[in-house]
Amino acid sequence: MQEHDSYPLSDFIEYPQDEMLARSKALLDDMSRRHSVRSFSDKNVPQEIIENCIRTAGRAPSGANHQPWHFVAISDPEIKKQVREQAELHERGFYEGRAGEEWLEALKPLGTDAQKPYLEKAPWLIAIFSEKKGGINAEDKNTNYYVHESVGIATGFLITALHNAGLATLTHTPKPMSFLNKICQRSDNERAYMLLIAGYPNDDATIPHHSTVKKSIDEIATFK
Ligand code: IYR
Repeated sequence: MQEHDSYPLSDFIEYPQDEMLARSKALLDDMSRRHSVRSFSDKNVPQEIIENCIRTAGRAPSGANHQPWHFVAISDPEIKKQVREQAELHERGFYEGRAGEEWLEALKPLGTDAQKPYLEKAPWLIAIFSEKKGGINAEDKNTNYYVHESVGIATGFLITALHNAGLATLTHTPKPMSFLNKICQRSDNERAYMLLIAGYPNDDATIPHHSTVKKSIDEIATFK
């Protein structure tokens, strides 16, 4: 390896293999209880919990460790209202034709439509932005690499962290999403990647049967 500044890996924990097996199963069981929820309660969630989950997302690996992401965590009712209005406006166009027949057919089993009341009701909306230019220092303007992959991994970490903290989540990708740049006052260097809704599920929350059908290990993996 080329010479570079480094530290010994000192925080790796080696578990006995029976414990590894138990841990791998425990996470599988816990993540099997993660569901996309479309009915949220307005019960408050302290900001510190959201901050810690975003810190966890910030530990994701990224191209050249440039960390090409920015998270805007919104609890302000006025901003949430603006997000809802804009998202519903775009969603109406989507559901009234822009999506096309095949896409609408694919969404039928989820029961979704253009109405997104949870965008106002849930305590937190987290707008995730990817950054075209950046670097290891926040003010850098170098090329970022594998931006989509990096932000996707960070988003996965964030969803897992929120679930682990005891929160329900929903990924939302209104199309187009550029209105989020305006509302969140983010520059042209950033692209709205996804909106995550986080909070407690409402008492009437349901899971579509369609979403409970998961592919088996044989279908999703090959061992050679
Ligand atoms: N963004 C729309 C439509 C939608 C698209 C997909 I792909 C989904 O998995 C779910 C919904 C909406 O949120 O309704």
